[in-house]
Amino acid sequence: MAARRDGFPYRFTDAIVREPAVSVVNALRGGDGPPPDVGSFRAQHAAYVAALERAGLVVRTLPALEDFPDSVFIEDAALCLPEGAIVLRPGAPSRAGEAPAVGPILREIFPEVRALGPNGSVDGGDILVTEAGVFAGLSSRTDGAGFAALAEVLESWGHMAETVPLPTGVLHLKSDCSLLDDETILASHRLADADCFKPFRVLRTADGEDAAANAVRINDTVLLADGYPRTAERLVNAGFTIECVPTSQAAILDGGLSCLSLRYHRGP
Ligand code: CIR
Repeated sequence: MAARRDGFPYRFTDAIVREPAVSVVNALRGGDGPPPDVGSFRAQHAAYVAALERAGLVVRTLPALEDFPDSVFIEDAALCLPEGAIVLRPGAPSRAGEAPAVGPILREIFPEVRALGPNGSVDGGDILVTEAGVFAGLSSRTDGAGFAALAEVLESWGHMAETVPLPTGVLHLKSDCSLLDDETILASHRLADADCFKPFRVLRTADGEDAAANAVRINDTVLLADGYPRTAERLVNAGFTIECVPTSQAAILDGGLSCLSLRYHRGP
């Protein structure tokens, strides 16, 4: 990554979320334990929305999409940038229809909305936007053709993009990392060991707390999943203001805090 972009808005103003569907019990997951509980998922989703609002965001909630069990993980369907929004191409066949479903709301909000072409796939969970450029994880959901299509749009808007090969077992890039401020990335050990985030300072999650790496920075607050006390302590000691949010239901489905919203800066 090269020099930082001038005028990159560091602050978010708004977020879009989608209500969990009853069909969320049929969502994709790597584990074979019990499915999430719909009532608990809804309660945790409401707590998440409240945390976004406390952090200062205006949150727009879209209705559940029963035909798409994973659609609560709205981050994978689109990418929102200061220049406009990009309708992505989720890599799991059961999730393909989630992207066109967010198009109309994005077109209401953003002056420019682009859609990726027919080749390849990109999940939003694989995209980490920083002021220095965009990191894109190559995963089971995001492939080289999808990255090439995305990079073309990003470059036309002045964002450099580079790929990050993901360690085995990592679903999405942001399953294992998050941007904490304009120079710090929180990362799991397995991702930090790959040494792929130059020129950023990498803060590691505590041992055994890899899943804490999927945090969300909203302006002056870092939302962190509940249940990772030693990573929480590390963040506080490093000077961050944190708020812990329950995520056990999303975690059953390999999701976390970032997956549940599209965050953006309402211009100009
Ligand atoms: C999936 O496998 O696609 C969902 N069950 C979880 C998606 C999590 N999304 C994310 O990390 N951005």
